[in-house]
Amino acid sequence: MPGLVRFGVTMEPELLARFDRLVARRGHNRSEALRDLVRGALVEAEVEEPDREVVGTLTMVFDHHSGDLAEKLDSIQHEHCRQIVATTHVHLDPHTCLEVLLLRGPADSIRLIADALLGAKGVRHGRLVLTSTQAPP
Ligand code: NI
Repeated sequence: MPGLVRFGVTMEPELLARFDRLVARRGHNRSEALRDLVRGALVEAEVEEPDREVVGTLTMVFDHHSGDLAEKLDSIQHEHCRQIVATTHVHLDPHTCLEVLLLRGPADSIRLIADALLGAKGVRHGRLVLTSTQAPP
């Protein structure tokens, strides 16, 4: 195929069998699946660079009755309003809130904001997912 380079890969038969099951589940072929894995690894390496411009989502679950948590989370978010592009707040039950933030900025500053929010007392669970603003080909 034009624009593509063919190369050989060797691996243990059991590893290949498991890979093929994953490939089949996703409706891919081996080449498509390998390209996705390579892209994923490149994005992961990119977002490790501190100054790299990244986009991310931060998911948090917290109890809004826990002390002054809701106020604290709000003031942290206002401090970083330039990096926080959007927020969604869902009231899960009378006490529990789910918040998803969309962030954009240098990787290290996005991580600091996430650490400040997730480290606030009363945040039960959360996760930051970063990705590159420029997807590899
Ligand atoms: Ni709520």
